[in-house]
Amino acid sequence: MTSETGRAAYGLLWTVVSEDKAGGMAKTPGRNDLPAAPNPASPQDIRNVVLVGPGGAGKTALFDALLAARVAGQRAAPTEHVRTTGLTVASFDTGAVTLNVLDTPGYPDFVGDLRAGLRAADAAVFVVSGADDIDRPVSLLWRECSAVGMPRAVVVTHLDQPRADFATTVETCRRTFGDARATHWPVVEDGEVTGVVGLLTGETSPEHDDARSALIESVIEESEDATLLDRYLEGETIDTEVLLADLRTAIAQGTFFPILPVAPLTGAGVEELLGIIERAFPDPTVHPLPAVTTPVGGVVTGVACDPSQPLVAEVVRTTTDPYVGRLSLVRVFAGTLRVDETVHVSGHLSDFVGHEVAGHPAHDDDERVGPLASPFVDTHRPRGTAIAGDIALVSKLTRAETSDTLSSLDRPAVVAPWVLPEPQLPVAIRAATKSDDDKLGGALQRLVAEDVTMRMEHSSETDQVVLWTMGQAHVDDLIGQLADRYGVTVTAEPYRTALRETFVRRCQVQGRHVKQSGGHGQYAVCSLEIEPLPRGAGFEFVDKVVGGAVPRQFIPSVEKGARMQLEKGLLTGHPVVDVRVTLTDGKAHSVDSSDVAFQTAAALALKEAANESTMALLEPIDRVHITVADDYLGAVMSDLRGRRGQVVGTEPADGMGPEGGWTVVHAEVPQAELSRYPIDLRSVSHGTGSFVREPLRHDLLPADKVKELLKT
Ligand SMILES: Nc1nc2c(ncn2[C@@H]2O[C@H](COP(=O)(O)OP(=O)(O)OP(=O)(O)O)[C@@H](O)[C@H]2O)c(=O)[nH]1
Ligand SMILES: [Mg+2]
Repeated sequence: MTSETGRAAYGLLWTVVSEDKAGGMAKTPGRNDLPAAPNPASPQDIRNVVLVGPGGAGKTALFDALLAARVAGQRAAPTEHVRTTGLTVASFDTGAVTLNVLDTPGYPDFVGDLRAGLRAADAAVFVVSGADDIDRPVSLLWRECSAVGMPRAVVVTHLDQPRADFATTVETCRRTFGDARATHWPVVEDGEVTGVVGLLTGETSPEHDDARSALIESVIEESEDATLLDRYLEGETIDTEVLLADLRTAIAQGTFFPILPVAPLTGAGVEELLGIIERAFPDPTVHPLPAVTTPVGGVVTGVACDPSQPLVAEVVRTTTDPYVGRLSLVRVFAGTLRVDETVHVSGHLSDFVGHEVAGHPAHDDDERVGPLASPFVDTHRPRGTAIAGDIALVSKLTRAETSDTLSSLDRPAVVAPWVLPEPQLPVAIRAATKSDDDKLGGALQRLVAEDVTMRMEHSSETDQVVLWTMGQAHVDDLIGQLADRYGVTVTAEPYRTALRETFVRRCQVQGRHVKQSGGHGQYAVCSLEIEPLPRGAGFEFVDKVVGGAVPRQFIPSVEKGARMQLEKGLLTGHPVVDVRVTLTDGKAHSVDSSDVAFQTAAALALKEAANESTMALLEPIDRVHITVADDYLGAVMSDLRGRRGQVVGTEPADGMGPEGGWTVVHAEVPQAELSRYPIDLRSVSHGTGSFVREPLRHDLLPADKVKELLKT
């Protein structure tokens, strides 16, 4: 069995190798190399730890090093940096606990898998490179973890690089993250990290004195024993065991954050990190549970991480395995998940997001739980149950989608999902052939159900299938999945803006639909006055016919004919808006006039009126709210001017944390200028910018843009 993880897609490139067989070449472990599936007896035996941090920092290298340290036959080997695009999970016994460790992608397009990892975990390890600055996106992520009270540790990698400096990185971490202190110090010899020294327990030398005192003071400040500080200030040497106990408590409570050096490739620091995971990181009973309600939003009280309670679990990620079909990665919050047991499946994403989410209608179903497995990278080991606090793979669930809750039949429940950023990068796709087109709809429906960071839209107006995504790499990944998993070839094409036509001048026209040569004729003449209306007014029809020039029964025909023609557009095929059509006069024939004839006459009149001097194009304008770090505010504002944006206001962004200010910019920007904005904003704001948008109105399209937009 193999699963579709980010790295499975890269086949042999992944780096945990089996010593006995690899012979220097990286390979995935065979079935025989697998450690037994862990079988934790109680939630207290479990640790769920997610590795997060910027791309290239060394999360995957650390993940491999953790496996290599505890799983026989595995070792970590250097490789090229291969960007992780999915979530990778390994469950194994460390000797002290069952460790479920989750490796996430650092690249921002794959935020969905990062969130899945955070959701499944009770503690996070922030992996940062000692050779690079800590960027703002990482500090934002830190803040999010703070908001949900997640305990954290910081691992500093790349300390073997010439420009790396552990002390400087520790200072930066303190500034950025708050109460973080080094608990260990690297031993660097000839540019290699050969070991680490524990500042409380190890053999420290005078060079460690400052860091050691700083750590002790921090621990004492965090201590629940208020007398400790006085005793320390009076010069008493506090017992190391007391300090360690207080340190572990503070780490578990998420009030103190250890920083430690790790060299994933030599293994230095890995044991020390495992020590923190085993002894200081909290077990799942300590971590606050997400809010749980009934499927109709009622109160559910007393949910606790206890295997004997009714089941509450969440599908944090869904993939499709070529052999076993659909695979759901499930975090059990309460109760016990059992093979063959029927559970309730609830999906209410739109309730939490506040609007309908395409591909995720609310649903409540019952479904039997298929085979359960314990994940080990891209291999799975069957198991019979998963207790509260654990993470398991469930195969063959057909009704449960990503973010859905599984609960016991006698207490149906919904877990509040972690709300994700909205995908903002649209890309239109077109099936390469008819047979691709036939398969496309089904394939896209699967992708949408699996990936909550993707939306799909079929625009009848522009006749495009549009995928809303997190960024270009996400697009490439989705198109790759369509090809690899479903054999559907698509090409991306520019996203078309839905334009409108409007009248800019008042005009009077006559429409004549007269055909009276032989047989039953057709006769309808109508005089229309056409006037522009203010933006947003839509369509108005006025009847000013006097003396029955157009018989009463045909007046609605004129209106209907006009309306239908306006919807079809007059010059460019885009609907016409903001116009008043007044029927002023007309002529009818006692036999040859009909409903259809008057509809046609009205349409003809409008066509008569339409030309380049009476009409213009309108483009949609969005209201955009951009949040950005102040350092890049100027760059974002000038970029907005370049895309015809009007800044309507700015205000300080609240709750964005200690370092540096953040600003929210409110602007009005033509939609056509926003089609690549997620990519451009990321670059001008150095990854700090994010935005939301809502449709605002239509405005005249400037003459110099007409050609450009009509071409696409
Ligand atoms: N010299 C050195 N290289 C390291 C260290 N840690 C990781 N690397 C290398 O840095 C590169 C990137 O490491 P990865 O583990 O793939 O980075 P990542 O954090 O998983 O990156 P994403 O998956 O893109 O988010 C790889 O080539 C690693 O072998 C380290 O401490 N020193
Ligand atoms: Mg990686």
